[in-house]
Amino acid sequence: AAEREISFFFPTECTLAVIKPDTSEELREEILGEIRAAGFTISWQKEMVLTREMAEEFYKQHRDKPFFSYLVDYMCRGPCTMLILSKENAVEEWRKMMGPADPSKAKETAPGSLRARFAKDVLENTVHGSSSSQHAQEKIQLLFGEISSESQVISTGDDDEPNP
Ligand code: IDP
Repeated sequence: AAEREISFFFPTECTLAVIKPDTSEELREEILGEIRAAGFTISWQKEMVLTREMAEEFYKQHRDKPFFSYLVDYMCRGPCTMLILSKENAVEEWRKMMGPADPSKAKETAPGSLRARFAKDVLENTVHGSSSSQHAQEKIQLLFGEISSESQVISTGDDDEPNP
């Protein structure tokens, strides 16, 4: 397939957030509500089931870790909610809201965080967030490369236009 170049412009910092497949629909809605209440703009939202290839590419930096195959299985198990979040300091703010990967650690150091409250264990930990702007751009390009033809922009309520 031909390589596609896709570039983005965001007026404020943005990050890629993922609500992982261990969440119920109810929990997803709750997390989306908390994201909005925390002042993030949801610039883009899409539910998708990752293929193994995409999950492997998405987490390629963990390729050599002993938990890699479990991580890929988990990420492909059901639909992920992919979100582009914008806000000042979005990368750091979203990482803070998630808490550390291991919920037992999260309960100690960040009891109000999403992972402290909702993660099952260090693998099934409910949410993902990019660790830098550059990582966010890379993963967004990966996801857009796969699904750009059917991508969906969700109105964020930041403009005066009524929803269609
Ligand atoms: P992060 O999600 O907070 O960035 P990373 O260390 O980058 O944490 O790990 C990526 C994902 O891999 C975690 O969110 C979790 O799902 C999984 N993971 C990390 N460490 C372990 C582990 O020790 N055992 C099983 N799964 C793990």
